Amino acid sequence: MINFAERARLALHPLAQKLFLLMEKKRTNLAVAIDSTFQEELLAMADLLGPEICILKTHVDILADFHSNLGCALRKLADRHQFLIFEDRKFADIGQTASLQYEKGLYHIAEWADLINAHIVPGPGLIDGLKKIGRPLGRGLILIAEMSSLGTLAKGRFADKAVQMGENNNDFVLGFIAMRKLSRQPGMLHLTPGVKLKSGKDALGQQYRTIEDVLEKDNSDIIIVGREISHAPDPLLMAKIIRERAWECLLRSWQVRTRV
Ligand code: 5BU
Repeated sequence: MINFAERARLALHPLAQKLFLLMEKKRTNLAVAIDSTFQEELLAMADLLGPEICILKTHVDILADFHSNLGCALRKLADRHQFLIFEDRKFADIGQTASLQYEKGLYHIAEWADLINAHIVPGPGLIDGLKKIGRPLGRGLILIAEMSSLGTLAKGRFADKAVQMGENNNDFVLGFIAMRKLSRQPGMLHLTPGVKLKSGKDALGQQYRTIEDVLEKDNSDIIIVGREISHAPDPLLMAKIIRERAWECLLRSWQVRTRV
């Protein structure tokens, strides 16, 4: 299996190249999900954890005190610590509406988020609508192929379809939310949520697998970790532990697959 530096060379999207290279340089494939409902808390966490992560994943629509200065503040932190910003908006409307949701409204997501994601239910018009806004700005789209929640319909043939749609749009789509590696294109990234040190679930259908399962058994690229870090007594220490473990898993999986 080839490493991130080689995959950077094979990636078609400049943002995918940037992400592969920053992961290799920082030696981290940890994306952290900060689902705080207060802006100052989100920014403080992003500043604290910035050196440990490759991606900061946000949900701006859960902020009780959203202010239009957020995007600018997040961008400064992303530049200082070298991570990408991923707004987990899960667009799911027709292309025209989604393009407005992406560019306008309260949040002006396209102005500050490197990455966004979308469901494939509406079909390719949604990708076109988002692409129209995001591509001129150098942004990228992650398609939701599989979800981590119990009873999800996003799996099997649905996931295959998502991969096909993503690969057909690889000038804008740079990867998938998936529970395992799905695409054979080396430039495509796989990001997996539902990760903790120990497997388990929460009270509302979230299912957790271990870092080893996700990266070594199922060959994903990036783990997305939320409450295991944000709700830890010492979030920075927990982020360091998870980051190190994830990077070791990745190195082991590369070695195994190189030997085969
Ligand atoms: P957690 O605290 O590690 O459970 O948070 C997981 C985050 O990933 C949270 O922000 C979810 O909205 C997000 N997520 C997910 O858990 N599962 C999915 O399939 C997708 C996103 Br898509």
